[in-house]
Amino acid sequence: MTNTLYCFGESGNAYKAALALELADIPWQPRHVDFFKGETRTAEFRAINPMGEVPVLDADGLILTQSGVIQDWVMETSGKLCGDNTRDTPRDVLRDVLRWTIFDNQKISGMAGPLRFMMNFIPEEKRNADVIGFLAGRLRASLAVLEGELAQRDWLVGGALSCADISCAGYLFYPEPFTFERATYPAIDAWLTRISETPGWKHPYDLMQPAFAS
Ligand SMILES: N[C@@H](CCC(=O)N[C@@H](CS)C(=O)NCC(=O)O)C(=O)O
Repeated sequence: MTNTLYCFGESGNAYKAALALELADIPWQPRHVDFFKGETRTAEFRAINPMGEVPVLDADGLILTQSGVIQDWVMETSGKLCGDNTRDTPRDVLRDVLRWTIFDNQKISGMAGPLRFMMNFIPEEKRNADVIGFLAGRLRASLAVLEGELAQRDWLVGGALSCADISCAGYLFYPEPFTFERATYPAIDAWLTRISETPGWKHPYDLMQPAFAS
């Protein structure tokens, strides 16, 4: 079986898929997408994913897009990272993983992604202070929710690392400034340390080739 992940190092969304594959012990290989030169806008890429987004997983011919969908496939295929780590994970536990994944996609990654992009990867003259301020405020509110939850327990769902944690943490491992400081959020900080101490964990730039040297 060949699992190819269309990705690039700077993509926190791709990192969420790559880390799930890695921690579930599913063999995979990266296929670097030249995002910053516009590859996701080409007709060739749109033929693979009409949404024009990374990540895309080609699982032996089965094309999956959206990091949450790829993570769902990882959980189903491996029986791991489901919150209780069995192949018979109850629906309500899986639904809780989905709940956090949607929260992440909309309120954490959905803010952190464009914020980090605008603060780091576009020419300075195109950076808009109002947009940065808006995204930073929304991200701060979402991280306060996450901090409140993690002050009460080690993992977001069940008693173990799950795709819920991987989703919400994805962007928070990146070194480029995007207004997030670990020291401001002690429970998030401790949780990120717990995740990074999980056997097999890798930093995004060790899993996927970055476009810019870091
Ligand atoms: N909700 C999607 C978000 C994917 C996404 O925004 N990917 C970015 C890279 S991090 C992308 O490819 N954007 C292309 C574009 O917006 O043109 C997911 O979780 O997979």
